[in-house]
Amino acid sequence: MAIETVHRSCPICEASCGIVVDVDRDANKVVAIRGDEDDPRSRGYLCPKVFAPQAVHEDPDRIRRPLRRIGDRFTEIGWDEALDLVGSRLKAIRAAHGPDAVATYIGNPTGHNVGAMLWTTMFIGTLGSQRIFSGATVDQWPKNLSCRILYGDAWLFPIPDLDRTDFFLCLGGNPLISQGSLMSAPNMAARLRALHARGGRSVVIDPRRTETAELASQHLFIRPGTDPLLLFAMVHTLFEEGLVRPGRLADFTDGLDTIRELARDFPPETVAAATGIDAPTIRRLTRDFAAAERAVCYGRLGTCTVEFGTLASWLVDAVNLLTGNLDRAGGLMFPRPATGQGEPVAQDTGPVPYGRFRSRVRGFPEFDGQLPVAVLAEEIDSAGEDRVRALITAAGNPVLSTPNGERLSRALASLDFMVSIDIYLNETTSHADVILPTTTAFEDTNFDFLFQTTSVRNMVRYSPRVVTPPADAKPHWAVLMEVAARLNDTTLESYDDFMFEGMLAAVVGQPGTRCAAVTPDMARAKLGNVRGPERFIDLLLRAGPYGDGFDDTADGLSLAKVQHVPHAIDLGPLQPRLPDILRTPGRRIQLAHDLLVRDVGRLKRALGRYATAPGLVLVSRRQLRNMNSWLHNVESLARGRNRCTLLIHPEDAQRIGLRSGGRARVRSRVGEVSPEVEISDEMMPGVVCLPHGFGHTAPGTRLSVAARLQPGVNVNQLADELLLDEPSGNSVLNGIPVEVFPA
Ligand SMILES: Nc1nc2c(c(=O)[nH]1)N[C@H]1C(S)=C(S)[C@@H](COP(=O)(O)OP(=O)(O)OC[C@H]3O[C@@H](n4cnc5c(=O)[nH]c(N)nc54)[C@H](O)[C@@H]3O)O[C@H]1N2
Ligand SMILES: Nc1nc2c(c(=O)[nH]1)N[C@H]1C(S)=C(S)[C@@H](COP(=O)(O)OP(=O)(O)OC[C@H]3O[C@@H](n4cnc5c(=O)[nH]c(N)nc54)[C@H](O)[C@@H]3O)O[C@H]1N2
Ligand code: SF4
Ligand SMILES: [Mo]
Repeated sequence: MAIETVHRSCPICEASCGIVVDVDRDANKVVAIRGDEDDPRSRGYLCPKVFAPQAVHEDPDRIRRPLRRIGDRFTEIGWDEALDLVGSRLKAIRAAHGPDAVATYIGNPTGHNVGAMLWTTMFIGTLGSQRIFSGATVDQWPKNLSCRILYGDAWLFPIPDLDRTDFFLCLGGNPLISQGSLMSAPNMAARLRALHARGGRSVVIDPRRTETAELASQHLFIRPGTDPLLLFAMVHTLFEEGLVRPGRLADFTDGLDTIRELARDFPPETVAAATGIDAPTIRRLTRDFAAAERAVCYGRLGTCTVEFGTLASWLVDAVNLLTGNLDRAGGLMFPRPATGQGEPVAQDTGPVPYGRFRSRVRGFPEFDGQLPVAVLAEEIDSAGEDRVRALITAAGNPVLSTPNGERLSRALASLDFMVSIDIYLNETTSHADVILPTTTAFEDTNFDFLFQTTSVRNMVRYSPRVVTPPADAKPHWAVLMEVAARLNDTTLESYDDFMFEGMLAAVVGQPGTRCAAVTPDMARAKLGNVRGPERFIDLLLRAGPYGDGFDDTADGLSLAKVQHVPHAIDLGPLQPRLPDILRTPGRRIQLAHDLLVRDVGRLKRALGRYATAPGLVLVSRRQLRNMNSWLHNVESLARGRNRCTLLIHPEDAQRIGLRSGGRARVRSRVGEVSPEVEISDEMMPGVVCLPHGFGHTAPGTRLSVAARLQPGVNVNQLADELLLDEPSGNSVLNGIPVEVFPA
C-alpha cells in the first residue's frame, strides 16, 4: 500500500479548516482524515462534516455518468450524446422563444469550488438571458444590495474582526453551528471563549436560545423580522445620548443627518412591544456597545431572510459606522484577498444596477442582474408567450431550498427541457431531462477564492487533488463551458482562452497599477496554457497585492509559492482600508441612499402589526450534521434520532395541545407539513422552528440513506413565495406566519 499524505482545506463550509488526508495511491482511496495541527487558521479543529467529501465521493447513490430521463426512468448515456442533446434542445428553445425562455439557477456549492466560481459568471454571460436566479436570493442578497449601495461593490463585505474585538453583538447568526458565515474562522467556540477570557462580552439577539446564545455573555429573544426596529432604536439612542462618534469615517460619509432624522421615529420605547426587548435593555445595550473600546455589530441569515432584510443589513453597518467601529481593529473590517478582488479601482462602479429589467409576472426589479428565485415558479407556470420553458440548474436544489417548493416542483415538471449539473438525483434534479455529473471535491484541486473575502484574518490557501478522477469525469467548470460551447457553436477552449485573455488584459499592463510594466506576452509566457483554474489563480496572485508582480526573483506570492506551503498562509490581521477601496462615486459612503430610505415607510407601517404580535411565526435552524439539503445521504451524519423536529415553547405547546414526540400539523398560506414535536424553552414564546433542507420523500430520487434515516419535512413548503424583502427580493424564510394544530 503506497500511502501518500495530502494537506488541503475542507470544502464543506466557510471555515475551510486545514485537513490532512492519507490516500492509498494504489487503490486511489482515502484511508484517513484528521485535523491539521499545523494549519495557522484551524490548528487541528474539525467538525463531524469533515468526512462528508470522502463519503459523497464513495456514495453508491452519487451520479458518475450523464443520465437521460425517458418517462420517469433515468439511463446512463455518453458525454457526447448528453452534451449534444442539451445543446440542441436549448438552442431550439432559444431560437423559437428567445434567450429569456432559458432560465438558470446557481446553487451554494458553487462558492466552495474555485473552478465553479471563476467560470459561472462567464457561463451566465454566454446565455444572454435575463432569467438568472441563485441561492443568493434565499441568503445574503440584502447584504449584497446594502454593500453595493454603501461601498460600491455587492461582494465587498465588511467582516467582524472577531479576534480583536471587546464586544461582539450577533444578530441572527449561530456561528457555533454554522461555523461562521460572512465571517470565516474555524472553531468559533474557542474564539468566543477567548473574547470572554480577555474581558470582552458577547450578546446574541435571536428568537431561539441557540448554541451560540448559550455560550454568549447575554442572550435576548427578539420577535422575528424586527431587527431593523431594534437597530433603529439603537441609532436613535446613539444620537439622543450623544454617543455618535464616527471619527475619520465622517470625512467620507454622507447622510448622517438623514439617518438621525429617520431614527427619530423609532425610540426604544416605541419599538419595545414589537421587538419583545424592553426599552431600558435597548438603551443599556446601546450604551455598552458605544462604550466598548472595540465593538462589532454583526448580522447574518436571521437579519437577511426576513421582511426587512435590506434595512437590517444596512443598519448593522450603520451602527458600526456611527460608533466608529467600521474599518477599525476590533470592529467590522474589509479583508484584503491575495487574488486582488478587494483592491482600489480607478473608476467608480456608478449607480446601483437596479430595476434595469423586471420579472415577467410580478414585475419585480432585478438587482445586479438577478431576479429573486421566489419568482422562478411563476415565471414558468404562468401562461404567456414569454414564459420560461427551459431551466439549467448548477449545484442547486431549489425544490428544498426556496419558497413554496411544491409549486416549484410542479413547475419544473411542466418545463419543455431541464438540465441539471449535479452529483445527486434529488428533489430538484429528478425533474431534469439530462443530468450532467461533475467531479467531487476530493477529485478537484481547489483554492479558497471566495472565503479570502470573508476571513477574519487575511489568508491564502491552495488545495491539491486528493484522489484521481476517472478518465471521463469532468470538473464543474468544464461542464459549464461544454454546455455553453454546444449552445453557441464554439468550443470550451475558445471560451477558456477568451476569459483568460480578458483577465490578463485587465490585470497587467494597466497604467497606474503595480503590473503596469508587465506585458500580456511576458505574463502569458510565465503562466503557460494548461487549462483549469491554476493559470487564472497564478495570474491573479502574481498581480495581486501580495504578488511577485511576475518577477521570479521577488519575494511576493505566486501559485508555486502558495502550493509549496501545505497549510493556509496567514497574511496577517485585517487592516483599515477606507476610503481607498470604495467604488462609489467620489469614494463616499451614501448612508442615506434613496433605495434604503424609501423602505423605511414600509417598516413604520409594520410596527403596529409586529407590536400586536398575533399568532405564531416560523423560523429555521441549522444543525451541525447538515449542510443545507445535500449531506443527508451521508450515513455517518444521518444516523441518530429524527432531527427534523418542530421546536415549540412549552406554553405554546400546552395551549395547542401538543406533546413532545407527537406530531403537529403546521400550516401557512401556501402549504402544510406534519413534523414531530419537540417542546423546548429555548424557543421564544410565539415562535416555532424547523430545520431547512429536509423533505426527502419525493418519488424518483436516488437518496437511499436520506430517505431511510432522515426524510423529515420540507420547511419551504411553508415559505410563501409572495413574501419578499422588497428592496432586494430576498425570500422571507424567517418570520413566516403559521398555524399549528395537533396532528
Ligand atoms: N452545519 C451547517 N453549517 C452551515 C450550513 C448548514 O446548513 N449546516 N449552511 C451554511 C450556509 S449556506 C449559510 S448561509 C450559513 C448561515 O449561517 P448563520 O447565519 O450563522 O446560520 P443560522 O444557523 O441559520 O442562523 C440564523 C439564526 O437567525 C435566527 N433568526 C431567525 N429569524 C431571526 C430574526 O428575525 N432576527 C434575529 N435576530 N434572528 C433570527 C435563527 O433562530 C438562527 O439562530 O451557514 C453555513 N453553515
Ligand atoms: N427555510 C429555509 N430555507 C433556506 C435556508 C434557511 O435557512 N431556511 N437557507 C438558505 C441558504 S443560506 C442557502 S445557501 C440555500 C442553499 O440552496 P441550494 O444551493 O439550492 O441548495 P443546497 O442544498 O446547497 O444544494 C446543493 C446542490 O448541489 C449539489 N452538489 C453538491 N456538491 C456538488 C458538486 O461538487 N458539484 C455539483 N455540480 N453539484 C454539487 C447537491 O447535490 C445539491 O443538489 O438554501 C436556502 N434555503
Ligand atoms: S467546520 Fe467542519 S465542515 Fe466546516 S470546514 Fe471545518 S471540518 Fe469542514
Ligand atoms: Mo447560505
